[in-house]
Amino acid sequence: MDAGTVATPKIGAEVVVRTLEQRGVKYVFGVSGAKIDSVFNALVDSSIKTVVCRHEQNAAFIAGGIGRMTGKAGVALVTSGPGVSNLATGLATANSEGDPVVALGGAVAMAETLKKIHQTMDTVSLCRPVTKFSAAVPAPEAVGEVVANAFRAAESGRPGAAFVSLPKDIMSAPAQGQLIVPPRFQGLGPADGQALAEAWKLISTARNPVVVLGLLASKPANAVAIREFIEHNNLAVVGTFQAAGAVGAHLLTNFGGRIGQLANQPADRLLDSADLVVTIGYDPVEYDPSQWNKGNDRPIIHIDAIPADLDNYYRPVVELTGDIAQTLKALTLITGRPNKSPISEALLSEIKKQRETQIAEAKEKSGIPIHPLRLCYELQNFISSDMTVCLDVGSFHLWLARHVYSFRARQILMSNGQQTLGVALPWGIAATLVRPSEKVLTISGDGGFLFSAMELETAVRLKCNLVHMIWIDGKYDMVRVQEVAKYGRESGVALGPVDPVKYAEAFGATGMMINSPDDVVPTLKRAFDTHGPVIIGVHVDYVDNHKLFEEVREDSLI
Ligand SMILES: Cc1ncc(C[n+]2csc(CCOP(=O)(O)OP(=O)(O)O)c2C)c(N)n1
Repeated sequence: MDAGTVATPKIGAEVVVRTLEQRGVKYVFGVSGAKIDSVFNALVDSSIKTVVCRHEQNAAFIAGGIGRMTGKAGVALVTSGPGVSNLATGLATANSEGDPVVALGGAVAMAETLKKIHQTMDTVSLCRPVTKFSAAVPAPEAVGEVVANAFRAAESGRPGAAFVSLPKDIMSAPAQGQLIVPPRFQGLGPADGQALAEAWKLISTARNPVVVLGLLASKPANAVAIREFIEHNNLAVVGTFQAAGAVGAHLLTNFGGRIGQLANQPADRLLDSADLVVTIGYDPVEYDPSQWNKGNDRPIIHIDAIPADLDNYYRPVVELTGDIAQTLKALTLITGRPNKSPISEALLSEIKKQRETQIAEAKEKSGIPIHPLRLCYELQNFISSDMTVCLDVGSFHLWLARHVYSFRARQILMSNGQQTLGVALPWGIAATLVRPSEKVLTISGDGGFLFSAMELETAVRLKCNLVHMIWIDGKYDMVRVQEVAKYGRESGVALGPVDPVKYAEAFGATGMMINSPDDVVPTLKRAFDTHGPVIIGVHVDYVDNHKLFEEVREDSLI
């Protein structure tokens, strides 16, 4: 067996660990159990750090965060039965949102698979709908193959989740087979030349082309190529929530803002006006084409790593499938539209004026509890280029997604495929590990916080320097506003109070409260000067939240 630079594995569990080392894995996140303890045992003799989590779902979230920030699969390791079923939401989130994750789960011995004994579960079937790859290792000689193929599936094309079930007898059996070394050269090239020429024909003759950036646009290499392409052709551009940061600050005058959730944004007006839509790294999971393209029969150019999901409302005439960055470079070489279209120019200058008006009004919002726009304003000024911001899901994230800009790819992380509550704190833990020189700010509502708040103990144990802000309103508000709009009343959304300061202190973290709008930045500064995790509570005034869901192409969400 060629073990490369690492010691020769003696049992299946060691083959797993050596394969992880070979893939450059630095951390595994998980919860152990009797069916997987041989792999945890083998980790002790490896270069990999084992991070014990308080719940498997959070292990998958942290692994997903690592995947999103590095492009390399994050790894979760859990026991059989409920250990794996607890992963499901984390894997679904990663899989929908393009984040590479490899999850490894324990299992009963092969011969016991069909028996109803302790923790038997058909976890391969359970994970199939929430992964790109779900398989059990069937024999000792297949350990290296299956784990290597799981990585391949997780990291290639549109990245996503992969699951491998590791039967305990195979993990403790003598190692057989090979460690599979990944090819040194791999990957896609630019799209087909004829398709590129067709795309250019459409772009050069369109009256008002508009670019839509989707979740893969914010992969850093893609973002660089996108900036050149937009600048070179002076194109108008809008982006989904997960495309945040793909457009550079120097292109703000081309940027119409974010789209998603509901077609009521200024950027939706710009997109509506297009006679040609060019999507880059777009996945319908973030923004359903029936929302933004119903009734439109303008041509669409689809630029992505994988072919489009065809849809009544999304039927590209040209598909540029391949490596996105290389495709855009190739397209930039043959294109050249120096002037913005007059239609986009006019709309973009209107959007700029609206932005300025909103900023002026946000500054003046001095009430207590604090208005979301004032918080967005303070945060926009506070967020520095060396900061990673991880958002949970709720009304608060719609305010932030629509009103806080970022000009660095994957600086602001959002869950917009599954919109899964609880991602923020685990992603923040991931950020402190893979971006150790950055400041990490995570934000949730008081509902979503408690979906993963037990992981504060992990953050304290790892001495993570992160600041977590909780917007407090005592409700699952994003659900409440929609219920009130539909039924005229709310149901099942009221929560009891939790004291963030005492909660933080119970875990050995620091707790703070923001008590007024002028207190926002000083409190954040104090929090970032404090070692270890800090929880900050802030009471918010959600009086205007109904506007987040109003059907109009709203100009003033103030
Ligand atoms: C796991 C999961 N369960 C339920 C939902 C539905 N949901 C979306 S937002 C939300 C409320 C979030 O409340 P909170 O975190 O307090 O933020 P707020 O909306 O109040 O700002 C709920 C329950 C979800 N997205 N994910």
